[in-house]
Amino acid sequence: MPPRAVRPLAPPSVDPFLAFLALLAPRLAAALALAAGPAAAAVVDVQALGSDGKPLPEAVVFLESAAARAAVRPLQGVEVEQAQRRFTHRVTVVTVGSEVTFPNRDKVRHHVYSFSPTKTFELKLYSGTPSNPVLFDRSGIAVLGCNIHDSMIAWIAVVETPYHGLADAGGAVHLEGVPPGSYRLRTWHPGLPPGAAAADEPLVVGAGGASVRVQLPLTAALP
Ligand SMILES: [Cu+2]
Repeated sequence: MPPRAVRPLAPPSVDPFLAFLALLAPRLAAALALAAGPAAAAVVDVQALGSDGKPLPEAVVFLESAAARAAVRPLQGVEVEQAQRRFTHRVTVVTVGSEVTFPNRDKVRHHVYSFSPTKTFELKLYSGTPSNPVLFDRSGIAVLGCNIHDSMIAWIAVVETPYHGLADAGGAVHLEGVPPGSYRLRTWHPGLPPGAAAADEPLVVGAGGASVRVQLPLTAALP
């Protein structure tokens, strides 16, 4: 190939004021986008379904992304209560770094533990509220049990995103304040095979939000 002729660059002949405006424009746009912050956030609705296609209560839904991971903050005042020899809520979602207390409202003592890699801990036979909250500092699922009452079981889902929710009785999760962007839509339920990771699918959230259905392959027979 013949060598290309190289021409010397012409000296810039742009008006300095116009150049200044051009420099400023992206910053102005960014400032406007920031100012519009909450208005720019969208709503994501997820309908969780079981293998049978029926609505799936207690499904955990969360949206992962690098930006979400950077925005995550610990939750305050999270309790996993025991009453009438049960965990009042079977599934609790917390963000990474959250501390959880385990108040016992029963007259009998409980002995709550988890052997899960996400969090291994043991609150030995206690009444009332143990003074030491438990820090959940790794994402994943912690399965809770009680040494005294074998039928007591609950789960804590630890997520690395501020955009998370627990399905209501109709299997619906409604997430507000989600910045538009590309996410991994993760869905977990205690009926998934033990140790299974949350279902994972891409989700693009536009300015108008998103509405999706997720069907989970459940195997566990739940009480
Ligand atoms: Cu117990």
